[in-house]
Amino acid sequence: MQSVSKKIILSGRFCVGKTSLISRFVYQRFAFTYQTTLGVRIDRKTVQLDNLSMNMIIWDVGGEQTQSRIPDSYYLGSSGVIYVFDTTSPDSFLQITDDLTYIKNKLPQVPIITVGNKVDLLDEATLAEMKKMLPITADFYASALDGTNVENIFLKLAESIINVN
Ligand SMILES: Nc1nc2c(ncn2[C@@H]2O[C@H](COP(=O)(O)OP(=O)(O)O)[C@@H](O)[C@H]2O)c(=O)[nH]1
Ligand SMILES: [Mg+2]
Repeated sequence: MQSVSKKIILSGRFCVGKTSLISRFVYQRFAFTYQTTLGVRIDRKTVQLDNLSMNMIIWDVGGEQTQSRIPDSYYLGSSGVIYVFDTTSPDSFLQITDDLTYIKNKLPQVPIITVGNKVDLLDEATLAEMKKMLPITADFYASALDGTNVENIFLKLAESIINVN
């Protein structure tokens, strides 16, 4: 079977759950204690698509850095982006349009999957209220804690990467 390697990056504000989503996807683990990501961390996981296996090289940036201070090398050579916000924190998504514009400018033509994380903390009515405030329609609502949609996020990104090439 044909095999390809692709760099993908996580983006989004401090504490939204970027590291937790990777940890759930790659290691099937979740930690309640907040662990600051220092610098850049790289994990790998292979996913099977129809006729292809994709080795996803997953880059996770330190949460303490604001978007404009992330070095260009983080974006360089990326084939896909997972943009994460926290459904329980309006602060994490009110700037989402600006953040997405910034990423599209850095990485034209690259698929971006938008993810509202921490849905385990919301009941249906609160989630519906949150969606009304959200300036975009998110691709997925997910939980790194209980695993909701985590595999789907990465699979959808892998498929989108293949479809643009
Ligand atoms: N309830 C809940 N907490 C989460 C979820 N994802 C992350 N967290 C918590 O949110 C905090 C920040 O997560 P982290 O992955 O480090 O965020 P990052 O700064 O974006 O990498 C940690 O305390 C996590 O335990 C989730 O899906 N549900
Ligand atoms: Mg982190």
